[in-house]
Formats: sequence, structure tokens, C-alpha cells
Amino acid sequence: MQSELRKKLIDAFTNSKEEYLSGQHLADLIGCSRTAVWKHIEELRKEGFELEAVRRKGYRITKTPEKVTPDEIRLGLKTETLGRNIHHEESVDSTQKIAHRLAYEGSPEGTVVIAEEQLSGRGRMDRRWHSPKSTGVWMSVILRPNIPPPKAPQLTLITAVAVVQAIEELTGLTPQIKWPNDILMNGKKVTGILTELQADADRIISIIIGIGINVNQQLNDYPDELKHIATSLSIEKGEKLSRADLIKILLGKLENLYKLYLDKGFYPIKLLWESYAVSIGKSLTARTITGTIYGKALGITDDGVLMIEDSNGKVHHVYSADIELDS
Ligand code: BT5
Repeated sequence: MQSELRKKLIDAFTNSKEEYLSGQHLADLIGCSRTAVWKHIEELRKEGFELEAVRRKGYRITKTPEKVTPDEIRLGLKTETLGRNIHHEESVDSTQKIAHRLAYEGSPEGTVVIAEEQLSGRGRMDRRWHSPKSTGVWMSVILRPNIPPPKAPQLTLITAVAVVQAIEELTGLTPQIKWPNDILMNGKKVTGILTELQADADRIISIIIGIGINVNQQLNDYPDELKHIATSLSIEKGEKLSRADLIKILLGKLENLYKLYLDKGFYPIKLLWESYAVSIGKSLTARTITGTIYGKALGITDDGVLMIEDSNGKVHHVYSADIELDS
């Protein structure tokens, strides 16, 4: 966890819009001594920030580190709640595991756990999520919406829209959503979302949204079994991208959509979701825990449930499945 002083210091640099800030001005702003300011500046340098210090003018951040540290994410973050409480870890089993513990211990809504590397990143149904060091966004977000548990899967769809919008803003490229939790670029998976719950029978205590985005991996970085099904933003865009910028944009988009959802319900999200969906109108195979359905995807219900029409004209409502698009 970051100290309050450090957060205030980063906020001061965020608001200064690259103007110089004098040591005295910083000390007044954040309510500490100039020596304390200097110590925090040194800490930032150790984290990989580069700061220019000019006599009689003050300090200015000129370069931010490669890592996605809380300081770097807070610099320029425009959200009210999401990401205001950030836990950054070098190497973890899974950010989901840490977020579950923090949620259980009462961490506030919007708390975010980010890791440089996951040793046992997880997908749905105990599958693995490949999360190599400092190349992707491996992040879990704690939300505490006042909605009944059956509506929780809607949060996966809200997050999918937020990820697509964030990737669009960062890269200018528009990915597609494959129901329920895959984001694809050129037919390959660039992002996976995992929504998990802590709930009583009739009340959600917290929702932990896990987001894995491949950012700077190159094809050779993937194990053989993923080479033909996975891609990264860098592969698609042809250049290296800033993970911190992506996280900042994503938290902003997610917060806006989440507020819209709490305010107006799922319908506006559904419209956005459909505009990015790859599966609507397509023939597909849906593998559910109770069996396999072949048919055409008609769309999603107002609750986010996938509707598939089989060859007999029967419409199936699918709550959870693996989808394979027929080519
Ligand atoms: C998902 O599961 O797509 C959800 C992935 C969620 C990962 C995030 S990272 C932060 C947070 N902490 C965690 O521990 N998890 C979350 P699913 O739909 O079950 O897809 C899993 C499948 O995707 C695997 O079986 C592989 O085939 C494929 N896969 C694994 N790693 C991948 C990668 N990096 N990129 C693309 N595909 C991958």
C-alpha cells in the first residue's frame, strides 16, 4: 500500500500538467516538510521515475517506469473510485486470489490488484492463464454492486465493453467480443475476463473481476499451444504500448460504464455490447456443462444471457458456455 503522502505527491504532479513544482510548493500542497518531499522524490526515482530538478523552478516528471506501479497508475488517473486503492505485486499466484482475500477483509469498492507476473494465473473452470512478466495487464478489480447474484455475469459483459473501448482509445484498433468473456483481434484472443463472486443466497458481497490483457508479448513469447489462438496489442499494432496508460484508460471506461449500469440498468450496456459482438447472427457450437448446442446466435437477452436458435427452431438460453464459431 502507498502512503497518503505519496498519493498526494503524485496527484500534485498529475494536476501540474508537466509544469515544474517547487519543493516548498509541494511541501505546502501535501502538508509535510521539504525534507520529506525530497525523500519521496528519491523513492520515485528508485521506482524508475525520472525527475528533472531545476534550480528555482522545482521538479518535473520526465519519464515514468516500465512497471505498472501504483504511482504510475495514479499519475493522470481520472476515476473517482476505481484504482484509488492499488495493490501492486511483482509476482503472485493469481491476482484473483489476493483480491478475494482483500475483499473478504473489507477492502473498499474499486480496489485494484495488479501483478507484473502471475505464476498460476487462472481462467474459467480451472484453466490456466499465461501471464509472463511485465508484458501484459494482469489485474483484479473489487466491486460491490447492490444487485442480486444472478445478475453478476452482466459484469463480465460490462468489463468486455470497457476493455474494447480502452483498446480502441489506446491503439485506434477495434477488437471484437466473443460471448461471454473473450476479446478478439483478427480472430485471436487478446483478453480474457474472469468474474468471480462472494455472495450469500440473495446478496452479493463482492464481485472480483479478473482481467488479463496481452499487451507487449511477441509471438515467440507464447507457448506452442497458444501461438495460433492468442495475440497481443503490440502484435496487432506493430509497436510497443504503455501498460500503465492502458490501465488508466480502462479504469476510466469501466467506472463510467459501471455507473451507467447502476443508474440505468443493463439495457444501454447491452446496446454497446452488441455493437462489438462477433457472434451475433453466426453459426456456432456452445459447450455447456449440461451438453452441447449447435445453432445460430440470435443475440443476448436484456439480462446478458446468450440466445441460440437450433436447427429445429428451438431457442436455448445459455448462461455459461465455451463458444466455438463455425467457420
Ligand atoms: C479466461 O478464461 O479467458 C479468463 C482469463 C482471466 C485472466 C485474468 S489475469 C488477472 C486475473 N487473475 C487471474 O488469475 N485470472 C485473471 P477462459 O475463457 O477459461 O480461457 C482460458 C483459455 O485461454 C486457456 O485454456 C487457453 O486456451 C487460453 N489462454 C491462456 N492464456 C492466454 C493468454 N495469455 N492469451 C490468450 N489466450 C490464453
